[in-house]
Amino acid sequence: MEQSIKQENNWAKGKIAFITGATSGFGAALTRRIIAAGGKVIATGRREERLDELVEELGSGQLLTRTLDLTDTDKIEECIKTLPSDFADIDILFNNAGLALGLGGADAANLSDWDTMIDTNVRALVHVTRHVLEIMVKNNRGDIINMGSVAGTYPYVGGNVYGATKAFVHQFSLNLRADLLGKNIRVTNIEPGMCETEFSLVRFKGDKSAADNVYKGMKPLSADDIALTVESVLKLPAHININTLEIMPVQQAFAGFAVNRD
Ligand code: NDP
Ligand code: 8X3
Repeated sequence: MEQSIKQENNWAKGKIAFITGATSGFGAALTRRIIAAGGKVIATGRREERLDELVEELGSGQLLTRTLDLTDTDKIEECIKTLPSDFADIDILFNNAGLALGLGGADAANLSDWDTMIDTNVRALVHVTRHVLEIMVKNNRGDIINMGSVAGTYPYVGGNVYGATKAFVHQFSLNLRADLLGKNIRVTNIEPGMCETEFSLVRFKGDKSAADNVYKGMKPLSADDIALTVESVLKLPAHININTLEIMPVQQAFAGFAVNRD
């Protein structure tokens, strides 16, 4: 019994994870879990000071940080192709970085917000995947965890382009499974509902009271709830692939159809 618990705590030993959006929320939480479990992490994000704080907290033995703006696709390729040899053989890709900007109607939306969501949630995600796949296919192993959302399945007012980017991630994940059959690479799309991270602060462009209101009077998921979920998926026996995993707080559910009456 003791031995199996010890193995559990070392589940990431020998694994190298590439994490996008490690400066906050789910990415930072999974970085902590993988390092605690003996694995190595390449942590990326735009905010260099946050990456420095991670190194201060977790040390640099198992952690390599790279300041990376994913909207610059040339920089994505450069980052992955110039990894030092002891971090180059990526086993786990956590395609997590992403954002929602605004919650307004489509007829009044800011086009540059739409472009940023598409460039980050879709374009960057496929570029990262394409480059990391070269490594995984060469090594005949890998785990790709994509961050989808309930917003990719269930429409809501103001979800317009954000939800559409997550619907893309859902279908891209399934299509990856089809293409990668026989290559020993697992692909999972995690689709959460409300989680309290910096997500709403970003959506409402720094308006803290609007962000706090989203989670007022209910218990949302936490960043570590999602990291724990990802850990559970990664720890499953190697022959099991979870295609899609939808997860919500108990205090969140669905609304009905809307009807415009005369
Ligand atoms: P956070 O805002 O806390 O984290 C988002 C991360 O994405 C940050 O580390 C940020 O880093 C990074 N990021 C954003 N834009 C870029 C960019 N251009 N280049 C590099 N990194 C970038 O949000 P969450 O942790 O909640 O969100 C993580 C993912 O989960 C997102 O894809 C989100 O859509 C999804 N999600 C979130 C839910 C929620 O309710 N919180 C629910 C369902 C899905 P930096 O700013 O330093 O660049
Ligand atoms: C984030 C969850 O419901 O705010 O993807 O769109 S939601």
